[in-house]
Amino acid sequence: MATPFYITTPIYYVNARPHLGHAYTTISADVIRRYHEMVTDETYFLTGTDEHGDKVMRAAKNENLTPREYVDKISSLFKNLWPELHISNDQFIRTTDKNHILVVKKILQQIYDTGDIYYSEYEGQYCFGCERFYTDRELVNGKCPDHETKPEIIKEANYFFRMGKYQEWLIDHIQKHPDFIRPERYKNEVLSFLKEPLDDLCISRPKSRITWGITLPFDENYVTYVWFDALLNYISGLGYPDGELYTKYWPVSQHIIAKDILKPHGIYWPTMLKAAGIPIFKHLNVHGYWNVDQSKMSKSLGNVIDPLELKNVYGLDAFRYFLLREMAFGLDSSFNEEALVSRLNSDLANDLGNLFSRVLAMAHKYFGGEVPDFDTDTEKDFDLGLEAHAGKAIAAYQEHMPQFAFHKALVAVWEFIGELNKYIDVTTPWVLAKNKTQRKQLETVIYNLLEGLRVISGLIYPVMPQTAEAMQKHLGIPPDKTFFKIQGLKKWKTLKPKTQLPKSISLFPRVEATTGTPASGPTRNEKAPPSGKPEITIDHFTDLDLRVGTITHCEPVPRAKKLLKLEVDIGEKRTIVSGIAESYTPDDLLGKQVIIIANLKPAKLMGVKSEGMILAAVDGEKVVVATLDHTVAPGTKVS
Ligand code: ME8
Repeated sequence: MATPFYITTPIYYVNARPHLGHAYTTISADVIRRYHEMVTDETYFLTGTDEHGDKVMRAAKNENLTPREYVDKISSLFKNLWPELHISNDQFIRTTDKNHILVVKKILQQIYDTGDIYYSEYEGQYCFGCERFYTDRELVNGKCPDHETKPEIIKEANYFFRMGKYQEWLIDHIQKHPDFIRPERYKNEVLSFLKEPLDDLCISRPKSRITWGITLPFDENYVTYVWFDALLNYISGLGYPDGELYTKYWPVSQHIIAKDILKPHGIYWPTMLKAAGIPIFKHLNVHGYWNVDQSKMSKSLGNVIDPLELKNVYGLDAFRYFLLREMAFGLDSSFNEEALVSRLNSDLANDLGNLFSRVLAMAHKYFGGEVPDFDTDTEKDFDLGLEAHAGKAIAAYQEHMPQFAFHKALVAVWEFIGELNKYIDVTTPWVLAKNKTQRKQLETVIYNLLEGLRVISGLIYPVMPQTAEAMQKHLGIPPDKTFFKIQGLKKWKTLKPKTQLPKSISLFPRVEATTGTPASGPTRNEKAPPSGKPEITIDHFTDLDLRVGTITHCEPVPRAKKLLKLEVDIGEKRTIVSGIAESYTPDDLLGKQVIIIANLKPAKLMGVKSEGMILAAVDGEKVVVATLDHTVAPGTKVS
């Protein structure tokens, strides 16, 4: 039976345009939602915008717009961005929505009636950026830690929520539910904050100062403090108190936020719910910051990165993959475009993209593009643990995904991709193809590889939905979303033999960074090379045409003790004579990928024309051929 799953993002302030930080949180919510759909959960995903308060009023004024005109304009930037990033939210809530306003008033009245909201005069240090009072303890060198500005002293009569009353209850709840706030470091942070006495929370702002907000139901002269208003979106969006969605999804609610808003979510929100007699949410999932040059990305620091720009340059799925793979959920990460390019080229273009195109190319070359049949007898010899590796990857994936450890889940998937690449190296289908008696073996090998790709396409679906669907199409699987269900992925050998496959496509073309210095560029102050050879410029180096080649045949050269004659596939066939016979036998080398200098002038060695040279380390008598970490397409350029 389907289990409900409810995920929310913060509702973003409309005083700034969406940036990479907002995109990360919202993509994470989308990924976890898609994952839960894969395990047959019924899901609901809420995001939206936070539109009241002083900040917004001031931003509107700066643009000569009324607050209403201004919030409509910026809110639509968020709303229109999400489909472009393949975010599949069910609802986009705005705190200016009528229903939300009704719910806020209802809850305020409810808590006021129980006596947990009271009126009092207060003088305190107020940060206009955060729209809240700060205690001395919370300030860093007398300044707001977020805005790095000195707060102003404000004396006002206001309404207060008896938050302090719920301190012991909250500590107890967190201790009894150790994964209520996760990862653990944030649970500890909240508990450490709760070691000090918890002040009551000022939940009103006088209209003499701010008018853009929800009027308190029990005093016309005040509007509601933005946080007390905004947090309630998580239940107003579900139709609290008696909406069907509320009944179904609130008991399983999970929030994602970054650490900047841990206190409102870890302390204000549960105590507000408790005071209103509403069950509290199930998990608060907290991630770190995307930083640029050690500083948090933010509008005020002027270092924001536009997600649309990256998506347009590198492709949506590559962008989504990078964000989720690069950041360990819970820790900070530094955004760097070169790191993005490097991940894209290594993980996507080389590991996954090449595997996919190689396997499909072989299916076309050897079987006319049909899924081959597999032979049960041969299977015993040619499974080589592949099915077990698939099972291991799925198990690790299922362990990490529900914990929001996306990076670990992706590592598990890429380990399996590595196994598939190794499987090609070990089974050498091109050698099997040469021998008619090994046809059955070849069928089984290609079948297993296609089957492995089927599993991969399912596992990458939450992060890269477009790529998953493209792979699915090229593996001849009918376009049906149930294909991505974990149960189906766990079954091995579900591809139908004789299915005709469309011609392969390139999933991820290799890319160059649009900014920054290429990683291979020369650096200043480089030491002289250890060989004592003259220093060269990058131009000398780029004159070399270095390519990856797969050794497809190898035999000794008669009467030459040191020489082997190799046939190397670099996208075309090359014969290379190499002096490595004392370190390698022909069998050692078959199927290996090596690096060759492809534009070396041909030379004759012992009567055999050699069309290139293999790179190797020469360690005394021993020669060690340079190989690659992962398999790539023959002919791939080395730079
Ligand atoms: O706080 N790295 O809205 P907000 C990672 N309206 N995530 C980041 C980020 C960064 N550098 N910058 C922003 C608000 N985020 C309130 C929320 S909820 C009831 C009210 C993401 O526009 C991250 O999710 O300042 C962070 O928590 C959120 O945007 C803050 O968004």
